[in-house]
Amino acid sequence: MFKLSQDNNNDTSSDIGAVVLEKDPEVKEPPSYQVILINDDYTPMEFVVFVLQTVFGHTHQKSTEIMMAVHTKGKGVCGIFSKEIAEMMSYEVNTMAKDHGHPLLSEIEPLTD
Ligand code: TYC
Repeated sequence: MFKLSQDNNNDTSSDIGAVVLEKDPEVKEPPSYQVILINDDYTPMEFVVFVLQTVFGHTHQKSTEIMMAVHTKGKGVCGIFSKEIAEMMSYEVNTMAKDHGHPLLSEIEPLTD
């Protein structure tokens, strides 16, 4: 919040009554969300790479790096977006996996700064 204060400590007769903003108005960026890919034991590696290329537009090399990071660490970030876009990307990943009979799952997580 911010407060308006009257410039009252000026005793000249030409006082035009200036208004001063004591604090800058807060201008906040909307929060960003990470799309997180989760490892499982059954989804073929090539399918994960295909999904990362198709949904997120990553190169084959970048997709392979992300897939291997998820495979070895359990989870990994595939991209950072607005909440609405992150929700769409995650839905796309999960739907593609289901349609192809794979247990691959993604989720979204707010980025705290
Ligand atoms: N662990 C899977 C396998 O060995 C590959 C895999 C990687 C699955 C990443 C899901 O998000 C995932 N076939």
